[in-house]
Amino acid sequence: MGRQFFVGGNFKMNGSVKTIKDIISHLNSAKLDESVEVVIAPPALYLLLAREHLREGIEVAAQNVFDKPNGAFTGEISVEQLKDSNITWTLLGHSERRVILQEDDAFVASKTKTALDGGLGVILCCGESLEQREANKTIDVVTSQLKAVADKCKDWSKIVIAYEPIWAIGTGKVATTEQAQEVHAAIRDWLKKEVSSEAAEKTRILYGGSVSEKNCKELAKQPDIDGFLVGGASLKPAFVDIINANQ
Ligand code: G2H
Repeated sequence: MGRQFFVGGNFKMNGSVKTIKDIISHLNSAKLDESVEVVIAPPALYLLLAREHLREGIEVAAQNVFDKPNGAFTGEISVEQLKDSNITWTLLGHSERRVILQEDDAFVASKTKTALDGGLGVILCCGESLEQREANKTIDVVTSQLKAVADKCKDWSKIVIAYEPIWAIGTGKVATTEQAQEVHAAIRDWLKKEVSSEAAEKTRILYGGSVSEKNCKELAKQPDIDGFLVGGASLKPAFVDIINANQ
């Protein structure tokens, strides 16, 4: 069976009670391709609001989770708390957290293990900077980010990988279909060698970085692109067109 197309909406630190309710009501009434798995990731403050208003069949993701059980960790949210609130996914390793908040590969891997052990799905982000791409280090960077996770997690059935070249994030500068497909294929090869043939065959690899209703259709045609992680455009009505990219 083919891999189910997956579209995630990463709201980042955007939105208010009103705008998030508006986005949700638009999603609830839209005609969405039923074969697509859709997950939205609002800021932590609005997770419960989103879960309460969103229709069944669309899941909610946190943008982050901590790698410790409930306790004295000011400002953090646990896997147990997400599950208690019916939040079934989390993003991890987004470049904005890696770069701005200095999260390293080991911390991302530790959080991924805690999330998976607790039963959450993980949208695991990876991607290179412009400098790394120009130095021909893209595949090395991406695979070493993934290897840190593979060293700790053997079961990849609840991991969705999001390849997001940093130079394409929020810049309007999308990777070409060839550039994206090349890295996605390399990630799949790496999964085959370092995790298992089954993981290579079944793991969804999303593209993220300035995805829009204009570029999504071409990207979606690539054999190793199994969906998108969408930032800016997930806040707009055009998110529905991206979900329906295969139609
Ligand atoms: C990449 C992406 C979503 P945008 O960060 O994770 O954001 O689509 O705004 O580039």
